[in-house]
Amino acid sequence: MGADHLAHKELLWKLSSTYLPNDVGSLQRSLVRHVEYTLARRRYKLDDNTFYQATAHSVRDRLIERWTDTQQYSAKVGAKKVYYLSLEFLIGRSLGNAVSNLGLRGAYAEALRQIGYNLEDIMSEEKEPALGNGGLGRLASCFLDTLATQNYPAWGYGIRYKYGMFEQRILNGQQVEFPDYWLTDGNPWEVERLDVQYPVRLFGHVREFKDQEGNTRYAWQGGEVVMAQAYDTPIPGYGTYNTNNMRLWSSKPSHEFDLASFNAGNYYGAVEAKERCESITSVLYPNDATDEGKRLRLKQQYFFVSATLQDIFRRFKKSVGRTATTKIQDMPKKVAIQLNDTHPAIAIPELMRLLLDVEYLSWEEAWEISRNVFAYTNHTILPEAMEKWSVPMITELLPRHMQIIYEINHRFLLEVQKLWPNDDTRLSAMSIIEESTPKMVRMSNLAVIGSHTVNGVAMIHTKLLKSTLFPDFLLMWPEKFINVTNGVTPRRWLLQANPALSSIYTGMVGPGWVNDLKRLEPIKTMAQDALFRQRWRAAKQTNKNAVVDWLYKTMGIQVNPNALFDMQVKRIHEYKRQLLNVLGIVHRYAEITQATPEQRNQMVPRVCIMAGKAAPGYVMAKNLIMLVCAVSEVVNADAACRDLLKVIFIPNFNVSLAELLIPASDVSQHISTAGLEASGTGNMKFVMNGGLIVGTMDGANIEIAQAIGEHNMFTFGAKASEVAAIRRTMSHHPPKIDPRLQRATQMIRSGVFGKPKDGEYHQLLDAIDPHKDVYLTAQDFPSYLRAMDEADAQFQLEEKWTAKCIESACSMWMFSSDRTIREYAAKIWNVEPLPFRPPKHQN
Ligand code: GPW
Repeated sequence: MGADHLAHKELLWKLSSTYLPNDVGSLQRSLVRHVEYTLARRRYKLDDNTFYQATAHSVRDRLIERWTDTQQYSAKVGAKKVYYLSLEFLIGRSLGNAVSNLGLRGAYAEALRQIGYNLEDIMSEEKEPALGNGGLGRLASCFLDTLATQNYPAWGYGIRYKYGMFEQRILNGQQVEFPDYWLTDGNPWEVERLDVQYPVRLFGHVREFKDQEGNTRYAWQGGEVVMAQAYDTPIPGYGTYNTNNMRLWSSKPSHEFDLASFNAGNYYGAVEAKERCESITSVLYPNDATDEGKRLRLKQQYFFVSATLQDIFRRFKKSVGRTATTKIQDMPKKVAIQLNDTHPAIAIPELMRLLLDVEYLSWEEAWEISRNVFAYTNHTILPEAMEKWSVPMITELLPRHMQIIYEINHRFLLEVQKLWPNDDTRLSAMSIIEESTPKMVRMSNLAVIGSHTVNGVAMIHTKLLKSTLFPDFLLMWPEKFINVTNGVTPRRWLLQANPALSSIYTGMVGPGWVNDLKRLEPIKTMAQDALFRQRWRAAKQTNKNAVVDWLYKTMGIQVNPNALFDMQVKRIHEYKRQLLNVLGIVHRYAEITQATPEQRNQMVPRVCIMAGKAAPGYVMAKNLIMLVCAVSEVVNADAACRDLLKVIFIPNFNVSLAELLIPASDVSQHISTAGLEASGTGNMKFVMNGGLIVGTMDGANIEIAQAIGEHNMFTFGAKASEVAAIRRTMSHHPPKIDPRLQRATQMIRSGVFGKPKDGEYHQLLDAIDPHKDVYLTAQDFPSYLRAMDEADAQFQLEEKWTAKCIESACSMWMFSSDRTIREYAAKIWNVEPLPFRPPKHQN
């Protein structure tokens, strides 16, 4: 028996330790095998989509080898792991990213070419998963790419929404939302882990009892139990064997649940209840930086957090079992949990519940562990984004958590009272509970109190966070608050999105820049080289031509490829001030129509591209889209504009579209009211791709200006430090309206762009009345025009312009997420890279 067993093990080991070959012939055999056996299709006359599926499966096989090896290794070593908890991951397409990170792009391209397929076409068959809204979700995905690339043992945890971010279509000049059922063709990148399921309780009640030592204990019982089902997606690093995991949860009914209802003889009721379970992870809430306070959203948050913590706990306890020296108190030595905004902050009372009610630790012990495990990233100081849940709602859904939150708050307020006796104002400001009707739980206060570190996402944001959002907490815990400026992954946003520029870089400094952006710095001096500038311009032109072709093919719009390409592509929000952009466009239109032919000859031709989604319930944002579309129709049809001005609203902005557009911009706009955009990450992508910025002194714009030199950015507008005073003054001393703004608003109001029946344009323009111009749109208009004029003037000095672009793009290393993640690792997580050396060299 014993000998048999050993022989079996040895054979099994031998069989599973052979790796897939990656030569072109083997890849072809792998493709055909998947067509025939995975997809069960005939071997001839296959469309691109079938071949996309087959290619994805073939690549996935190769990812899985690295993935299982990496996970096994980090478990064996018992390394500390980072868990990035986020309700959003804006992943984008996977195929291109995977083949490039695996170093197999060339081999797959050749394998496909020889059998009559084109890798680029195959890649465009992929439907992108859009499990996020905007910047916050995309940041999470950039972080996962970097964590893998830098060999950190790290997992992302999130929700596998059935319906991702809605598809935006423009019908009759208005946004219409269509459900995004992204799983229609299946998802070859995920593995359903039927062996990884956890029960998640909702509702019910709390029972109090005494344990054997006579301590009062609590048990949460009854209610409904839903199952969380794990789906895993491998996250490959670039140029490394390490492959991390993104685990997304899907809700499904539990068996107990069925039985109870069936026994009661309520067949239809049982089916309905099942449907309700599945609805928890049905749809991504499409609100960016606003809190809707919907009950289903709280269910999503808790469901996701509960499953995640059970999973982390199980893995940690397994490692405790492995090394007899580790105790539960050592959890912070093995586990770092990063909360991506307050969306997963219910994890704090949930971990407390596990430690108190399941592990039977004392409050003090449990709190010590919990606080050393969690860290919280804040992404906004906008009041409308601050998450608050009503006490009655939490009490109904999560009765035990409500108790724990009260206890956390009670103990915390005692500390506050010790520090500041008889200071009720401070007490009520710092309390987790807002004393309104109904009472509300402030998730940001809970997150600050329950974390060891709180970080903002750009220098100015962190400063404002400390001074306006959490000033009292800062006094109490000055060392708790730090800044970690955002970054973006050069793999997706340069190497993949911009092959033309990438090959220039690789030609100059070798391929090492892809995971060490600092290596581009020496290229700055090439800004003085006329031949190099010419090559640079050629790359930009290639990218612009790609957009020109795309616009013609998909929208039937012809644009001048030599025009200045001006882009503002991001979520539609009043604070981001797309309205300022539109007013600028209307002004430009007025100037063109009133100019003489000689004057027109002097003007710089522009293609103004705008894109972005509005939250379905955000009236002002939808009105804005309406106005852009109307302006676009009039301007593009006006013969006076011809090659001088085109205005285009591109529907359904997403990651793939961003990859097409960003490399083609000459100028991009990041023009939020100063102090309101926490960081912005689009700004970084545009400059890395050789575009210049028109922007306010806000978010990461400020740090970008420092890095590339202020002379390379077109800045304008009130500073954050001036905004409050300007707002105060305007109600009694409204500033005089700039005549050019007067003319632009007059054109809109008078119906040059049509007169929508519900007065949508008036609503937009009333909000910038100089008495109550909350976002300082009228206020900043003159300096905005000055910045735009300056951009026009500079654009005509072609050689100087190119030099600016080169200098800027090659100074952007600090905005690589590689730098960002190194800071998180050192200042917050205390984790080290753990490179895994493959048993046999690949390729
Ligand atoms: F409100 N951000 C976002 F702070 O995209 F939670 N969605 C959100 O819900 C929030 C923030 C939240 C963005 C910020 O607006 C942007 O400035 C920042 O660059 C990005 O998060 C990543 O930090």
